[in-house]
Amino acid sequence: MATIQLYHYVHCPFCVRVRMALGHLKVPYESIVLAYDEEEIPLEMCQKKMLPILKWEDGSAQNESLEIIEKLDKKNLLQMELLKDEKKVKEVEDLLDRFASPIHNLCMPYWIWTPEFDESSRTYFRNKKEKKRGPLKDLIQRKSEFFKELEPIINDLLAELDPYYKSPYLTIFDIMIASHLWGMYIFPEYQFKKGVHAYLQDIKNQCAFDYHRDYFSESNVVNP
Ligand SMILES: N[C@@H](CCC(=O)N[C@@H](CS)C(=O)NCC(=O)O)C(=O)O
Repeated sequence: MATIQLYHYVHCPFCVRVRMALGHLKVPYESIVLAYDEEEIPLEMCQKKMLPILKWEDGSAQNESLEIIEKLDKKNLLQMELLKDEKKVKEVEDLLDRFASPIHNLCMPYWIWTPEFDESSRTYFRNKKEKKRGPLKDLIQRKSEFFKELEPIINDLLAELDPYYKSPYLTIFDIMIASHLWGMYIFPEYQFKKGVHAYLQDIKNQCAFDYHRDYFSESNVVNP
C-alpha cells in the first residue's frame, strides 16, 4: 500500500519530473490528479495554488519538484549534487527556457482536450493562458513557426547527449529535460528526431513512466 500521495496535473512538466523520479527510485505512491481549477486543496496544503505537491507519510505537504525529488532520492541515484553546480544548472535551465515557449505554444491547445480537463477546468486554463499567449486556436495556426523555433534547440540537445545529458549516466538533468519535452508526444504531427526519441524512450523505461496512466488505470496506486 502506498503511503505517500502525489497531487499533480498530468500535463505539467514539473509534476512529470516527480512522477519520473518516483518511478526511477521505485517508490510506490498514490496518484491524485487535481482539476486545474481546483484552488482550495493546494491552498490548504501549501498556501499556494501550485502543483506538484507531495504529501509525506507524516501528513506534511511539500511543493517544488526538485526539493521533493531531493528528499525522495535517499541513495542519491540521480546525482542530486549536480544541482549545487550553478554553472551546470544555468545551462540546463537556459535550455529548458528555450524549449518552453515553442513546446507550450504547441501543446497547450491540445492539452486542454485530453481527459484531464472538463468544461470548467478547460475554461479556467484557457482564460489563464490566453492572457499571455492570445487565443489558443491562433497558436495552432502558427505551428510551423514553432516547429522552426524548436528544431535548433533539439539539435543543441542532441549534441550534448553522451548518451545522457553531458553524462554516461542518467541524472536529475535528464529527468528535467525529458519531462519538459514529453508533452510534444501528444502533438499530432510532430516526430522527435531519432536520437532524441531514443533518449526519451530510454528515460521513460528507466522511470517506468506512463504519461497517460491516470486516464486508463483502474487503480490510483502506482507501484513502479
Ligand atoms: N517551481 C515549481 C513550479 C511548479 C509549477 O509551475 N506548476 C504549475 C503547473 S505547470 C502550476 O501549478 N500552476 C498553477 C496555475 O498556474 O494555476 C516546481 O518545480 O514544482
